[in-house]
Amino acid sequence: MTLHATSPIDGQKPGTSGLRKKVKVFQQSNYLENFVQSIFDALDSCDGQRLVVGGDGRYLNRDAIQTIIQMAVANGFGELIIGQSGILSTPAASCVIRKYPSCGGIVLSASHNPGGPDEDFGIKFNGPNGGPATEAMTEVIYRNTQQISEYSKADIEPVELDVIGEHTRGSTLIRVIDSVVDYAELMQQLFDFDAMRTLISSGNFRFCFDAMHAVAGPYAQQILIDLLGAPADSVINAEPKEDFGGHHPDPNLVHAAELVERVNAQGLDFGAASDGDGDRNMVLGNHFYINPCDSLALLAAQSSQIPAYSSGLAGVARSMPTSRALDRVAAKLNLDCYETPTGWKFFGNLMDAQRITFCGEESFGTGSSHVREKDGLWAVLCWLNVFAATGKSATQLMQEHWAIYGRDYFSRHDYEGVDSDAAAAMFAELKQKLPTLAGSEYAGLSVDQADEFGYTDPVDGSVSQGQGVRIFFSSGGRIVLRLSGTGTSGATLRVYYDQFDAESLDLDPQKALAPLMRAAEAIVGIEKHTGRAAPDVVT
Ligand code: G16
Repeated sequence: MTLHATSPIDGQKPGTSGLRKKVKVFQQSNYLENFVQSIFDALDSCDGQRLVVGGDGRYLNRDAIQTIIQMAVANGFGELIIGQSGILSTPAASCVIRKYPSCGGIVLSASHNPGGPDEDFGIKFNGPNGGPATEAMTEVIYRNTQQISEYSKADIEPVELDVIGEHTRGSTLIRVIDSVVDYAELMQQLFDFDAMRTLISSGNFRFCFDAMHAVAGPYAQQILIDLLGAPADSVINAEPKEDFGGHHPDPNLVHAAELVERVNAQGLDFGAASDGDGDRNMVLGNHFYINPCDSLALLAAQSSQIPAYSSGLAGVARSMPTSRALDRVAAKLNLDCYETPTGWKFFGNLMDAQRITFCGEESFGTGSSHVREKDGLWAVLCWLNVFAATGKSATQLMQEHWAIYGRDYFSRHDYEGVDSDAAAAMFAELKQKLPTLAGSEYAGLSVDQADEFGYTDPVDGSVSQGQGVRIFFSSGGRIVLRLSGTGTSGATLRVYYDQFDAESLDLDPQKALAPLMRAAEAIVGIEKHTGRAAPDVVT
């Protein structure tokens, strides 16, 4: 029996990065099957095609993979490549899709969201370039979910996922591969492993990587410990767990508190963490937090120190809410700098067209064209390579960078679980006000320009409207407001503040940005609309 009758299920619209819902939602009858069939139906053909499947190891990962195998067999795929134990980090999945030409891959993850029976699950499709499906593709998938009437699922024996090997089900070859080896090989092609080994073995440089009980653990162990010779305690929380040890696998100062404490208490030179699916990164110096916008700008400025990028970058890109620190580097290096909407999928076309090499986002995402996803461990290796090449500390590098380029103070304030109607009403009022803002003063700051960001992809001409409200001030400051597209309950309001300063380089960002925060309240009335006097998370 392969054909099963079904009917559309509401709410299967992919967000910023695939479909993310509570585990209990995914456990509803036909929920996963409807979405997977809708992906398969969006492909030109499944017949004889190769598909990559993996996930971040969270609760439901294994069961979902067995379901996907049953459906892939019934839909006629020729070959499935699956990470051992169902594990593939998001960047490793991208690497594998590119290395073994495939029609794409399915990645099971809800990223930095917590895992477990009462927590979150997610599924996204990546295309043949290894990157997140384009908006056009996710629209087709969504349309399919609204029209679906049947799906195909084969009645077959489950596949042993814990052992590397090959299996046949129906006419499909199923290869369970080492989750790390292809990715580790790619990293060795990009970086100067000898120089990094020398730095680490010198004993003058100590660091810690926090895998947060998520997918990056096995990758970090193999690359940082086995290949680079770092001491075993340089990687903590390395064992992937279905519930991430009960924590949020979210690399920020709040959720990676153990790392921050360790770096500061032990006087380590460098600390880093990545998220559930290994694509995000946070980096720290000793008592020195480096925000992702600055990390991106610094790595772009120092990229010539890294072998794979020593002959220069094609161009760079950042998401719109990301601070403009990268733009200053691009101007100095005479590089094109693109501004895209939030979502890694918008970088794919630019990389495929070789318009950019480096890109990143304020949401702890940094990456390059080596794959088509952001890549947490890659960013850590970039920093290690720059330390090895320059002999400078994180603090020194960042301070020297600001001395050259000036500093873009940046902070994001998140208001989580806001009532969706209240959030919608707030944006409706704000959008109506936008044309009247320019030229007026709010909390002592004068507005230069205010608009809603829209993007026309310079490669394929596709247009994405309504990508966040921007308010620019004559002081050089900017406020951006948008609603998150990755939450699983209520609305999450994100307010991004950035302020350029060429002279005062060592202020507390919250203090440097306080005038903008007062202006935001005066213009938007965040408290009036959301009932929140303060954000839930500040990064
Ligand atoms: C995803 C996307 C990123 C985006 C982030 C936050 O990251 O891949 O491009 O910046 O979500 O999106 P939002 O502000 O809409 O919540 P991840 O790491 O969650 O897959």
